[in-house]
Amino acid sequence: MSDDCIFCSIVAGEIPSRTVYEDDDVLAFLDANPLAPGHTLVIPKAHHEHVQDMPNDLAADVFAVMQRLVDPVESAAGADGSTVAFNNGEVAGQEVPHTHGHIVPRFDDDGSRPIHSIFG
Ligand code: D5M
Repeated sequence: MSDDCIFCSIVAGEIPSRTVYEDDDVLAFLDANPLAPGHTLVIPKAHHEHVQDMPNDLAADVFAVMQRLVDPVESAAGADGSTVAFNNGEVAGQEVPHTHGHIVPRFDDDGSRPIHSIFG
């Protein structure tokens, strides 16, 4: 756990979140500022700032959870697809320095915008 990390505080239960999935190493919860209904974040419980900072087995666990959640998230949102992505580093738009994957439901009528335009 890292002091002053909002996602570590969520893992510790100090800040409320809407849990989508949880196991010993990975937590998924609804994004508080969703780009679309059902926008879900998937994080390692351990604090790692960037994707490349995670041990390989933890990165594999995080990705496996993302892969597993895509269908239920899309289904719950009534979506036609999803953007599945990490903003990695401040220059890439990473605002929370605890690595997190986004699952953003996408809809046929949302303009088929590429990733750089939805992550503004
Ligand atoms: O995405 C950071 C994301 O984290 C952004 O979409 C808002 C979300 N966020 C920030 N604080 C919270 C809390 N407390 N609960 C849920 N979601 C939150 P980035 O890729 O770093 O730009």
